[in-house]
Amino acid sequence: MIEQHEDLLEQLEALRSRALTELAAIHSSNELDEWDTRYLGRNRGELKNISAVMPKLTKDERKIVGQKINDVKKDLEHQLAEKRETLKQNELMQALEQERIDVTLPGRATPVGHMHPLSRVMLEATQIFARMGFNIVQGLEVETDYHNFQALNIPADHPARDMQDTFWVSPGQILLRTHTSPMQVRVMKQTQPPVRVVVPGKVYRNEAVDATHEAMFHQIEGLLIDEYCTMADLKGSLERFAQELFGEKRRARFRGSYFPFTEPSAEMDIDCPMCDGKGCRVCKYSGWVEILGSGMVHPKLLREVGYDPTKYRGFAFGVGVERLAMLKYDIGEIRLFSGNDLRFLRQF
Ligand code: FA5
Repeated sequence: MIEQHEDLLEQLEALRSRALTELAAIHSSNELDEWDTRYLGRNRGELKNISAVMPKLTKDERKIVGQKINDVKKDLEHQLAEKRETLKQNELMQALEQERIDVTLPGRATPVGHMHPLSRVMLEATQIFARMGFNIVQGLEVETDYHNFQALNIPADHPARDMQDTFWVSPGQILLRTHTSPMQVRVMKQTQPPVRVVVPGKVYRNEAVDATHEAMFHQIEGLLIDEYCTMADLKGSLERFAQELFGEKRRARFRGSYFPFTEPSAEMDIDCPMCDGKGCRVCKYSGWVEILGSGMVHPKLLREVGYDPTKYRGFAFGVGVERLAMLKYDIGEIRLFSGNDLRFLRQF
């Protein structure tokens, strides 16, 4: 028995010295946790394993060995706590070193965006009409066949439908609006004269895309209804609009045209802002460029929305916003607007 308890004391000393040598070589909290479990762990720690022999010892031996176990345990726990504190300090110093902020470094520039050229022209154009007393309203991009065509005097078999190839949502019933004119119908059905509105927004046509035609583009619709209103009001308002947008010098001319929902109908040209009407590639050497379609609101449409055509009359127009922007900024390719090429967009 004597031998056994001395043997145990030796084992405990050996364990202490092995544990302390290993402890000295530890450099991270993870390793330290492993060390803690290995030597001091309550389930399978080495100290615990040695203590398992205790019941086999005599009372006196238990006292000596028990004291030794406590002594080694306290020593290891003490060294562990110290090591933990040292590691914590080291890790903190390391983190401070690595995460140090160099206040002398130049700051990161925050890129500042700006308005898309189309939005700019759309805003500028609607504000010109707003100053003339028009209200700005928003319409729906998904429309019914009734508002986009039928109410505007374009029945199902009307050839004018071919001019605006349609993206159908449900054929014959729901569509992506091909122009902003359906808002004429909605506004008039909702309000009583006098009416003065402009409607900016996206429109869609299922057509072959080229340098001047997109499948999605923007229009600004205008509508004025009152008891007294003539073609002279239409011409005066639209010429004033062109002068505010393109400069005081601009002249307008009106050419007879056809839209089923206006009578008479006219397209408006302005003398080319690029060459002052002298002739250039933009105006195809004619000196004039077309900017909008317009006309006096058809009595059929007035009746359709419940207005008395013997009492009220009005004018309407539809402007292509891309066309305006191309003329204003001398852009020869419509697809640049939706191409999202920053080299193009940054020029504005
Ligand atoms: C119309 O859309 C009529 N709703 C305009 C109108 C309104 C007439 C009120 C009378 C009263 P039009 O299809 O011509 O008309 O189109 C009007 C303008 O939209 C054109 O002058 C043109 O500038 C522009 N536009 C037409 N198709 C395209 C396209 N594919 N891409 C870009 N712009 C287009």
